[in-house]
Amino acid sequence: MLQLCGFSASNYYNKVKLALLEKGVAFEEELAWLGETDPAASPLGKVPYLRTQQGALSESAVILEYIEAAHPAQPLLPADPFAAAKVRELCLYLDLHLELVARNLYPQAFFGGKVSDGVRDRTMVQLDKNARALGQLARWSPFIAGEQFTLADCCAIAHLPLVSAASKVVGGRDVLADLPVRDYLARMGERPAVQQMQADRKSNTAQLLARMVPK
Ligand SMILES: N[C@@H](CCC(=O)N[C@@H](CS)C(=O)NCC(=O)O)C(=O)O
Repeated sequence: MLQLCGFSASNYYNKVKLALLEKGVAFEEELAWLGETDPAASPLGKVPYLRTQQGALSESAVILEYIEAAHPAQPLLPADPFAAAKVRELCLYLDLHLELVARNLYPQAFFGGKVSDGVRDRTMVQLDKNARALGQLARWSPFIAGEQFTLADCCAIAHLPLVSAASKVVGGRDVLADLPVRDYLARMGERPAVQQMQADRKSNTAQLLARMVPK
């Protein structure tokens, strides 16, 4: 059986977990906090990583592609090559141009740290630009890539709340405010897989924060 390793407060972990839940692929969860990951499985010490019968995989985008190829039932990519590429394009924008940029703000937004005014201002400018680009690509009708639930929804559901929250807390405004993100996330929140992922995320986030309190 597949083993998903990491922790449920992580948005990248949840992106993969959501795909597994939506596809109905059996998996076990192996708790690995940062600093306690298996270096043979995740050379950069990041989560998530996936243990398979053939060995381990790191990097969530690669893991999603593997799961899709190994478990083709309940596909999360369209059969048409161009439509599938449009889904992958959205995934990349969400991972690289929204989440990874917003990550500059996380130390202050979520972990009690402080980011410099320069980092804050540069990040907000970049996020504004990249949010407009996302707005050009996203369909929201009802799913982010169109009529089907796809891998891009796994990325969007995991990442967009963090992008909104981090920009609001640190930059004073939600860089996604002009996009129909709230309604979209509310719609996605009706799905049982999303509800399960969110419940696990909440309880694990409480554990994570308790671990961070200096003893
Ligand atoms: N590109 C990686 C990003 C994963 C990632 O950054 N995970 C965070 C937790 S949400 C992490 O492991 N951070 C620790 C680190 O970067 O050292 C992926 O898609 O899997």
